[in-house]
Amino acid sequence: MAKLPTSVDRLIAAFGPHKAYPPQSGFYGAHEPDELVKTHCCYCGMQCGIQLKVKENKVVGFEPWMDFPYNEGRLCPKGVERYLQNNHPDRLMAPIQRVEGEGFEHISWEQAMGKTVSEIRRIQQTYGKDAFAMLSGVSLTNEKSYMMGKFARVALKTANLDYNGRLCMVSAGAGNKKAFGLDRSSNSWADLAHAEVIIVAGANISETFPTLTHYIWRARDQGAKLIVVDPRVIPLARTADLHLDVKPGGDSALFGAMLKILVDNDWLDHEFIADHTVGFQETIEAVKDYDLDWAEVHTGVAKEKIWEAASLWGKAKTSFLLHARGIEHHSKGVDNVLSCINLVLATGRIGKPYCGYGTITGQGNGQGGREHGHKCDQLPGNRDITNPAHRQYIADVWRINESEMPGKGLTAYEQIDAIHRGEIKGLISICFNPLVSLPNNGYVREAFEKLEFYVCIDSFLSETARYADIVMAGSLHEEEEGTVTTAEGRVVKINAAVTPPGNARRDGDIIMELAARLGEADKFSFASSEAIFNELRLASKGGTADYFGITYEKVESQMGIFWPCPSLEHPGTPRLWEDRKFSTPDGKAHFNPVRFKPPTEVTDEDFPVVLTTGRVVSQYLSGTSTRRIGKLVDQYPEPLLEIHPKLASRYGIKTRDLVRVKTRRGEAEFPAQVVETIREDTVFIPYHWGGKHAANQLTIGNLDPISKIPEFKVCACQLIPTGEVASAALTETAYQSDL
Ligand SMILES: Nc1nc2c(c(=O)[nH]1)N[C@H]1C(S)=C(S)[C@@H](COP(=O)(O)OP(=O)(O)OC[C@H]3O[C@@H](n4cnc5c(=O)[nH]c(N)nc54)[C@H](O)[C@@H]3O)O[C@H]1N2
Ligand SMILES: Nc1nc2c(c(=O)[nH]1)N[C@H]1C(S)=C(S)[C@@H](COP(=O)(O)OP(=O)(O)OC[C@H]3O[C@@H](n4cnc5c(=O)[nH]c(N)nc54)[C@H](O)[C@@H]3O)O[C@H]1N2
Ligand code: SF4
Ligand SMILES: [Mo]
Repeated sequence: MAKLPTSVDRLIAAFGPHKAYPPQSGFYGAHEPDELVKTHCCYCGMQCGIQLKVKENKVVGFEPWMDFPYNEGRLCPKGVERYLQNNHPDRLMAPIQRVEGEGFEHISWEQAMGKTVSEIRRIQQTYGKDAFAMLSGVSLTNEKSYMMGKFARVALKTANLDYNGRLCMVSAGAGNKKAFGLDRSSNSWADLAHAEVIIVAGANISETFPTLTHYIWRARDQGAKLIVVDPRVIPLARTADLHLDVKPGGDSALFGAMLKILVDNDWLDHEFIADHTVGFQETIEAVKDYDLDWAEVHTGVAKEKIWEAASLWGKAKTSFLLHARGIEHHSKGVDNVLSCINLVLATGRIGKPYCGYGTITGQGNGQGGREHGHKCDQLPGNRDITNPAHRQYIADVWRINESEMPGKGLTAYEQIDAIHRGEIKGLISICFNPLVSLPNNGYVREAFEKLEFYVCIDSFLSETARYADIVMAGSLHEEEEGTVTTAEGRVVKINAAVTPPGNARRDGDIIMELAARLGEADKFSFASSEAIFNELRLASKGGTADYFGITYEKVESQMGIFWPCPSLEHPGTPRLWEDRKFSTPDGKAHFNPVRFKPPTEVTDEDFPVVLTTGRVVSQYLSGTSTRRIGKLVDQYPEPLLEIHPKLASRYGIKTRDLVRVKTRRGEAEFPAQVVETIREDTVFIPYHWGGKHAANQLTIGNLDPISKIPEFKVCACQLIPTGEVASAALTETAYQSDL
């Protein structure tokens, strides 16, 4: 293990290395529960219904919730183990403070709050309001997301608030807004199950949204054709009718070439294009040269397959196109999204039964969390912080002067640059672990070392929290009531199962107390989560993401309501735009011309192999929770380098050989996993680990110019076999991040 800084040695001595859980004996799950609480899984955007078993204020197990309509009791490997996070021995039970050169010590809430507020004041008085920034996250409920936006603008009075959806949903969000004027999947999954042709692009559904697979199987049972676009033969691709093994970064060339085939064969819905869209001519003009020979070179996909995909899509009567981060995590992420949407619009298959389009939301509340104002350019209801009318409306809801409301701030990765430039000096973060999740993380670590004051609100001591001056012990998903919005656009209810243990506090209470101490008590005196939701309803009223007609009572009695829901009588909107009136100012769907551009970093003699990164089924995001759950660790204990046998043989690499992967940012060693399920020119590493196991030591910090999403999915690397064979899979303590 690498030598740890003294402060961390002390920390490990004080808190112990984190351990896989549960321990061998004394397992709570064996006991009869006091209560079963209907709620939702804390992990991905599917938000499967689950019942948590509670005994003596501890979550001790789960039962399926058969009645919840989306998953009808089904859960994935993470869902069935998620309850084990609640009782974990590593759980932060009280605030802690860094003692320079020594480690962390427990402090009281009074000390934690007092120090934080005095540092906020000092930094803002010395360097200006915007020198204190905030980073938030969308594992938080709608209520908390809303409160973070209000807290930053009203209490901290900083422009610099952004969120971890910046690493996730923003390319899709920007594309959706440009094309449709609204950022949500167009139909509920119920329509997916009846589509004739389904395209899944850059979404490893079986591992990342496992319960959604059921809807694809249902469509397959009825004869649907499935087309998978992915550089890897992901599990879904193994039973697909067509697998388009696109070279990372080649998607807009592929979709552009498919659009040209639709045009050449007149597989178009002329009436829809004429009556309900704008921009068609410019869009087809942009792809007029994209013939199959050109496309084969730029996508790496055999031209017969491209033609076959276009012909299946072109001739279908009903269809669904789904994509996720595989096409979005690019410096051309928004272009990729728009090139998908162009295929949907050209065939007019949207806003009708069994015809839809959707980007699959990643994080638990990745949908709701991107609507209620903790993005740097956004106000609640998906309003625009630069629009004077939007500002005035929200200023009235918040009871502040519009002129006092900060403007547009920096995005997450731009905040890191601003710390390097000395413009941001202080930071508060909640629900975000940037040292694992941001690209080029050596650069990110240096930024955290430069901060004059950093306070982190988390329930575990994450890799980033270790750089904090103060860590406030916040709450887990099961410890605070609220709502989240699933990937379908369905607002569902999270019910608190237990209260935070020890001296930990609910996130909402922490933020309200900070706001009060910053002098804004009257604007943050919510008596309940429902009170926050009721203010959110009002704040969203009239926005594109209108929640006004949604109440806790309606959500619970109907097991979810789809937004937009503008009035109390409104039933919600499972299928958008059935009246063919899109949410853009002109009511039309917008085609957008896309010309293919290669990724920022292409392979060359020095860096000859494409590196892409992503996920495995048993680990979740930066792993703070899943790397602590023993059974999930056993399934996939360490990051492996997926490599094709032909590429491996060129380097003499065999499975479990330790390979050094080097990019222009950094280098790290990974055991090889030789598999035939990946392109010969590409390697894949999952990113859920920190420290020397972090894939993000290697990735590139280039951003999409519109969405500012980092290009996690493609950079160029070198492979250097170390000559060593990796020791047996990491167990017990080794899966933790070495700093
Ligand atoms: N098990 C698990 N499930 C999760 C998560 C998790 O961490 N673990 N996280 C949740 C979150 S926040 C998110 S955002 C989602 C992400 O869900 P996904 O987007 O499905 O997950 P990824 O593994 O990041 O990437 C998906 C696929 O993109 C492919 N890919 C790489 N480059 C390209 C490319 O250039 N073009 C195309 N077409 N494909 C490419 C990869 O091979 C990979 O199979 O998952 C959610 N669900
Ligand atoms: N190389 C590479 N990097 C990637 C990606 C990739 O595909 N490749 N994917 C990107 C994507 S799509 C995403 S979404 C990001 C995710 O990256 P992050 O947002 O940094 O990852 P999380 O693991 O969600 O970090 C959340 C932190 O919040 C804490 N937390 C969770 N729930 C709560 C809560 O309710 N309250 C509080 N107070 N804290 C909570 C957790 O303990 C954890 O420390 O990673 C991105 N990074
Ligand atoms: S699919 Fe997602 S929400 Fe459902 S159980 Fe698995 S991780 Fe949880
Ligand atoms: Mo994500």
